[in-house]
Amino acid sequence: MTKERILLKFGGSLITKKNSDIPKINIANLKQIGKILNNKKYDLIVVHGAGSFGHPIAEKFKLINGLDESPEQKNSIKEIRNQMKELNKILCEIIESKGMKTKSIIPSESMKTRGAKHISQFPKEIFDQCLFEGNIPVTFGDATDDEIQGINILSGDVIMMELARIYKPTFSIFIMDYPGVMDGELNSKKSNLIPLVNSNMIDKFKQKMKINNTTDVTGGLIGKLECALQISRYSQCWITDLDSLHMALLGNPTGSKVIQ
Ligand code: IP8
Repeated sequence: MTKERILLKFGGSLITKKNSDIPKINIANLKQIGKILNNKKYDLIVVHGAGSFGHPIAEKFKLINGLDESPEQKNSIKEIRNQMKELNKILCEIIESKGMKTKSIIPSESMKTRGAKHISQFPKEIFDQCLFEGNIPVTFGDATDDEIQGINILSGDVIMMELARIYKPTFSIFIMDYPGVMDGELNSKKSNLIPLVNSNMIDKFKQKMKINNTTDVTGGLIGKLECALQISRYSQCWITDLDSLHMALLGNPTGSKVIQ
């Protein structure tokens, strides 16, 4: 009998030092993940973000806007792909060191996109095989070949959407460096966790960001919430932090639940 599944995304800001200009891992958090993940109740599918691996170069060479044919941009694509493979290898090694078997599924080699939010080629059979063998598929946000603009930055959040649609896991959980969606500044003591987030709230957040003209800085959270809202059609969807991972893996997630 197949076990129930949990789809997990480790945010780039959790597993790397996100404010670094050069790729830097957050070793303490990575080790912690390895320890907690050693769980047998659910089958796991793991996605991770980029943080300081990928994001600084993607921004500098404007990969989100597509190919500009410059040699500098061409090199930057290679560089990002290498950095992301390196980060993926580090995470997989940490998970394997705890006795679990992983399989890296590398988007730049196996996926294609049609714009930022649409995956046009997806290696479902590789995920199927990996799950059938009882291993943990580990994939990540990456620079993918794009059918419209040549190149694209495919966020791990969009991959989460695709995986939730295909596998309908019991839980889909974004593990971030904050405990959930907050009603104020992330690190402010006055800020409170919002336990339930729905589409009306997401629309309100968007409006607020437009008024404050902070789209660039916080666009990440809105993008994530939009993906989470789609995911909530197929699976219980949560946004939470590493402290809650252990309980989540026992079937008791906490944090912010995203609902229709
Ligand atoms: O951190 C971004 O993935 P995300 C991927 O999951 C790159 O949004 C290469 C910047």
